[in-house]
Amino acid sequence: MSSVLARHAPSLVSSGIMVARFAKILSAAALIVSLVSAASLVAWAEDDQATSVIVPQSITAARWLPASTDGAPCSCLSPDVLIGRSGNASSEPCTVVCLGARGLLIAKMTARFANRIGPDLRIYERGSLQGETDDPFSVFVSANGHEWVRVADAIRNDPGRSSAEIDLGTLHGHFRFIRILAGGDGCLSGEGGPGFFAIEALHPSIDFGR
Ligand SMILES: [Ca+2]
Repeated sequence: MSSVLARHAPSLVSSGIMVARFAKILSAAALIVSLVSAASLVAWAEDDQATSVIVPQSITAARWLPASTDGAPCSCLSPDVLIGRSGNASSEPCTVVCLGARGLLIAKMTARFANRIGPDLRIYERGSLQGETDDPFSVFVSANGHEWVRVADAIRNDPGRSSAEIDLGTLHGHFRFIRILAGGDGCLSGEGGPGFFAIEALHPSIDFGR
């Protein structure tokens, strides 16, 4: 028996060394995988943060105020000033699209957006914090630019802010368009009207189809 063990001892030792080496390779591989996964998570988080706000890709406006010559904030010739813009209200001239009392604009966003937990849209309107009035407006969303769902009726900026946040409530689906109408039902008269700095959708849909 002992002679059998003696005969096989070298191969047993060799097998043990191979197992130990294999274990080391496995642990090294596991470390590399975990490092790559952590890096991917950081990259995903940064990418998610970078794309978390969706801004207008194009703007179509109807019945917005014509260009003025008195240096008023609504002196822009084109509603395109809203394209690609997000963030806080600005006091710079030529940064607002003013709709007047019966104005209407449609924003096609850069990506589809969806209803997630919390507010889903943030609309920046030139209001009391800029020395003007918080004017009412209504908001609609659409997946195709033809069929619209009203998600806010005659709202104004949130108290103490230059923007109004809108929750899509129980609405499901993926949307690409936002329509803003000055005033609301029964609010279609008067001299003033809302002016907008920026339009944001806060939650990209999982499908980033264009
Ligand atoms: Ca929501």
